[in-house]
Amino acid sequence: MSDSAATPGPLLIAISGWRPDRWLQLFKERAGGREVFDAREPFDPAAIRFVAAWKPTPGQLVKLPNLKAIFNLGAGVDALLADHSLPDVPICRIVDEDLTKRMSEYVVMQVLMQLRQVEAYRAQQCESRWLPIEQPSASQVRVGIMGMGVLGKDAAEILTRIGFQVSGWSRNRQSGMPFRSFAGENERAAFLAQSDILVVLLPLTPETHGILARPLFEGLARDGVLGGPAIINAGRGGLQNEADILACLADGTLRHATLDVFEAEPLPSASPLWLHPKVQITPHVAADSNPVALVDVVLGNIARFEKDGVLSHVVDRKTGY
Ligand code: NDP
Ligand code: OXD
Repeated sequence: MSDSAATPGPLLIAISGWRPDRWLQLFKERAGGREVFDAREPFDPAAIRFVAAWKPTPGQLVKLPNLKAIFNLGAGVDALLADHSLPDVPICRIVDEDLTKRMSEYVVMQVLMQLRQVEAYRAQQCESRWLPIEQPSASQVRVGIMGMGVLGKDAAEILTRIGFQVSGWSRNRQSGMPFRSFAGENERAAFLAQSDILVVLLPLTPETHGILARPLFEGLARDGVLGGPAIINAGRGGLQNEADILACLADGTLRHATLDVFEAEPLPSASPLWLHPKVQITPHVAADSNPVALVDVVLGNIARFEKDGVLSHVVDRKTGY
């Protein structure tokens, strides 16, 4: 049992880039007797036991001498781990049905848009053209998912139910799943060679940085019914080489790219990706962290830790996810 079992440990909310006021309001409303501090206001660093954070200022958390754990308010912890001064306490990430369902909605919508040729029909509509295009069935299309974690598996299960031929690639082999599992570097080429639509739900780590580059795109299936490979990246922008994506779209190595995440966010207005006819852009919204659902997830994790000393969804700092 933690030393703070009797008195709930004060919580600091350190958020940049999102709407901190909404998170703060909900944390304060739902924290019971726990004190909640706003990192933008003065507070006593020695009082803080827990931090709920999204992209805190580098160097901010090392100043908290009595910190017990950090709660990342999203699934990916790359921004947090980029702070090399981060104190040596457990980091928990978000695993929650609300976030998972949002990502699956996004992935399934984007895959179906590819299957049902939505962009081609939109272009025809702009010209008032009535021109049915031959329509393959889902069972003729192979979807490969890179990153078969919490999010990848859920999307894979739904796409399988719809009828797509789904496979996944991860570090460790998945077993007992209704889709084919490829594992590790040795099986990556075989995985890519049978993927018509590549969905990327990898975390950004030193191993995955820049993985979405020309050599990988050249390995995708070229014999599929959609007429060329498409990629959908909803993982992290640091996974992709945007110059290679543009070059591969230009020479036909890629047929289409759907990008929710970018090397630099917000995507600079001068980026040629914005107006590219073969690129679909969303502004890092594939699966928003919804405070209404997630504040209780964090508070529940802290309460269990204070009662039993057990934390859920602790990140492995060695692998970086
Ligand atoms: P998980 O940690 O549950 O899953 C990560 C998966 O990636 C695992 O299957 C893991 O393999 C695999 N993986 C990691 N490194 C490698 C590697 N080097 N080679 C092969 N496979 C690897 O993460 P989540 O599913 O919860 O989230 C995935 C990512 O999605 C997040 O890290 C975040 O970046 C992104 N995200 C984006 C959002 C958006 O709005 N765009 C919202 C939420 C998340 P193994 O299973 O073998 O460990
Ligand atoms: C996340 C995100 O990692 O929103 O949760 O990107």
